[in-house]
Amino acid sequence: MLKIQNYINGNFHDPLSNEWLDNYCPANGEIYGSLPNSGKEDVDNAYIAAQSAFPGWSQTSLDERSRILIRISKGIEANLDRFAEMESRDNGKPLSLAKTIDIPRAASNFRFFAHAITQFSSESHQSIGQDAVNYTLRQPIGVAGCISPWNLPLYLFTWKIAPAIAAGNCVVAKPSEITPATAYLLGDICNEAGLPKGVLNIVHGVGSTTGQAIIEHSDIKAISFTGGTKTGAHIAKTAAPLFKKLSLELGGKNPNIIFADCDYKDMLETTVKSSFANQGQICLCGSRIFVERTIYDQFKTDFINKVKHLKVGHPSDNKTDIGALVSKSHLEKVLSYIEIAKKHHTILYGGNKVTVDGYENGYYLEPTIIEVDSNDCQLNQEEIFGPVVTMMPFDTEDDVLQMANQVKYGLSTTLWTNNLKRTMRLSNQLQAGIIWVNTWMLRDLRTPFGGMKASGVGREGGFEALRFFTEAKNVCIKY
Ligand code: TXE
Repeated sequence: MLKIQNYINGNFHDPLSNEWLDNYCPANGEIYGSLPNSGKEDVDNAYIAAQSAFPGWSQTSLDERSRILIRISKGIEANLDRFAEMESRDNGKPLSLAKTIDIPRAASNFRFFAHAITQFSSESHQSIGQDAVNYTLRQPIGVAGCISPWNLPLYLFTWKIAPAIAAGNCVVAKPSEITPATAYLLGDICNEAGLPKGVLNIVHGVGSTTGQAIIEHSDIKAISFTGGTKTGAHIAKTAAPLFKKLSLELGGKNPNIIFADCDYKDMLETTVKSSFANQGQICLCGSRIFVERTIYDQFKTDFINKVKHLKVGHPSDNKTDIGALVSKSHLEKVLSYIEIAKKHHTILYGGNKVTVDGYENGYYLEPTIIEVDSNDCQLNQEEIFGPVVTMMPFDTEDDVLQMANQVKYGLSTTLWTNNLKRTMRLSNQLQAGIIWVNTWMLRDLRTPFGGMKASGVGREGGFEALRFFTEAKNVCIKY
């Protein structure tokens, strides 16, 4: 049994209350370990450690910070197999995915911000005619809170922690209680890399106790959160009166818009991925597929044929394309949408739970394609966050633009077309923080990442993240 502990001031601790949560393996539905359900006192201790480390860490040279972050990155890479196995067991995602995407990206996050901090600069403004010069200091905020979800556990956890500490802050972080294991492993890596004690503190537990204690803490000055839109709203309501800086990365209900003039083969292959990668549990998945009517029937046939070949199976089987959903309750949530589809729409493929031999209690579901006849329906308006996509035809650019934007979310859009003018027109008008044209999930870590509308507030990535984790101070000198 894996016993996860809090990582505070460089050491591992049980929760003071001695309250523990069960950790489930989604692939077989069994409990395989426990984790702390930390209380306010544990968060206070993490804060005290972070606050004590702050004066030293914030004065550490950029060169030294950068070296330590690179050592953390190398430590993750050196333990790739161990991290990947842990991630796959905790989350249900195919081991191959954890090995090629999740864990390498976690290492890249540290490497990227190790370099970025050495290139980060601030502005200066010469006030001509007033004999003055203004320059901006970009100073670390102090102690930042980083709260992450279960879908890309170490990947998203480190996407917050790396820029926070690179910028000179100390951190109190909480991974999702559903997938705490790789965050636990990170503690040892940080110690081995020589990260000073208290710079990073990791407390485990459920959102309503541990998470709540972080967002309510009067001296934690910034919260970087990725998770559900409802939780994001609650965090904003709690943190705003305390004047915390907030970065909220929330849900999505992203359109995948396919025009007849696209590169069909490329589109088809990528659409299978953008629909079902990570069991459809990525906020960037294209869960609403809109296809130009002239190729709709052809697409329908070809898409179903491709999806039929996806193998649902145990995450450690290297032939598996689709692993287990993250939890029993999440599987039930996704199934509840399939019940709606049975009553009101046409299920073109899938829709059933899958029993994997030897792992009968695992949370497996077929990739599911649902045909809808209107964008107003619940299935097109609510985030399902599973291996479920809807599809429907459209006739004109104006129609599809209207449907793409007619949703409360605004995270990403995928656009398939070779028409340059249309690309420019639509990219200007689509309400989304990220527009992918003829590709999906192509990421450059320097770009601003985040959503509009109910998909969030603020941007992560590159210098945007370093700006978020610093306070701008203007100094005006008259000469
Ligand atoms: O997320 P939560 P859940 C969406 C997806 C999913 C839904 C709910 O639709 O079905 O959100 O998922 C912590 N104070 N996404 O319930 O609860 C929590 O412990 C402070 C989209 O799992 O938002 C966890 O660490 N923290 C998403 C983190 O918030 C609190 C990825 C996210 O959990 C808290 C995951 C509180 N009061 C789900 N309550 C994406 N954008 O990628 C919870 N938490």
